[in-house]
Amino acid sequence: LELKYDLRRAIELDQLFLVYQPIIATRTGRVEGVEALIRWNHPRHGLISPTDFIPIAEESGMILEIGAWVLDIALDRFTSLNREMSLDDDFYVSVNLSVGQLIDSNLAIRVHDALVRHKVEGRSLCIELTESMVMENLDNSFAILLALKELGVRLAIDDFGSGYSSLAYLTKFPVDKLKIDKSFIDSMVSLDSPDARLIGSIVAMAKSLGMSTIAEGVETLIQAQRIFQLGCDSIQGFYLSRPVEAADLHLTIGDLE
Ligand code: G
Ligand code: G
Ligand code: MN
Ligand code: NA
Repeated sequence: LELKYDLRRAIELDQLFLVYQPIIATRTGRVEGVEALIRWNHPRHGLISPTDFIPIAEESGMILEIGAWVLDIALDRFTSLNREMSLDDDFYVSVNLSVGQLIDSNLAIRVHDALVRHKVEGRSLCIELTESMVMENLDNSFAILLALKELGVRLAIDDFGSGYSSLAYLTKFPVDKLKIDKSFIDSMVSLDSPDARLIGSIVAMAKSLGMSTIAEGVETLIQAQRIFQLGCDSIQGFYLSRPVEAADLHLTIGDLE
């Protein structure tokens, strides 16, 4: 209850900020994009994880305001990064969407307005949704995702394989990327372990459907090598870089390449 009260003022008091985690293309070794992750620096409790405060934002209706703020800051960061360094032409910034935003009938308009305001092309933005968000809102999500797709925005399924496992929606929905859940990467004990085979199958399925794959939560060199051998397109994880603050992003990307 107290946190809910504090969250109301977190934006104006400048307590929210974004950190960014690089995503690397396995084939080229280039940083292909960054995922923006929200943080709350609470004056008394210190750093609070989005796992703890996003649900509060959802319940109290603050999620639309926070979601709009995330999009704004992330696009602003994309613009300054693009000015500072030679980013690949298809470099993107990825943001996480929550349910409250997905079911907002103005989502596509909000995203369109933000892109126009920041003069950023749709393809420079990736929006991450979880399978369960999509599956639990099938009626709304199809039209909303199509509208986002029409803006050129890329769509990624986050934590793929960890929730609902309906594959049917993959052929019907305009999805660009599957982010393979960290749990599969964690339990991949060898290249011919069941989880490695499963990752290989997800990669093959994604390819045949014209989607790309990102392995999430890669923490070791061995995991990175296996992921590469399994043909996964991209890697994200502490092994390459933890999420970094905006001020360090430029240097971090430079160091990785
Ligand atoms: O960054 P971290 O591991 O603490 O993220 C924990 C969870 O919070 C993840 O599920 C992540 O997707 C989610 N998250 C991080 N940033 C955002 C955000 O800006 N919006 C939403 N809706 N979720 C976020
Ligand atoms: O649900 P989503 O995939 O958006 O959540 C991403 C979260 O995973 C971020 O909060 C980020 O801090 C965390 N993360 C990213 N890479 C790693 C990793 O290699 N190991 C662990 N444990 N967490 C990671
Ligand atoms: Mn994510
Ligand atoms: Na994820």
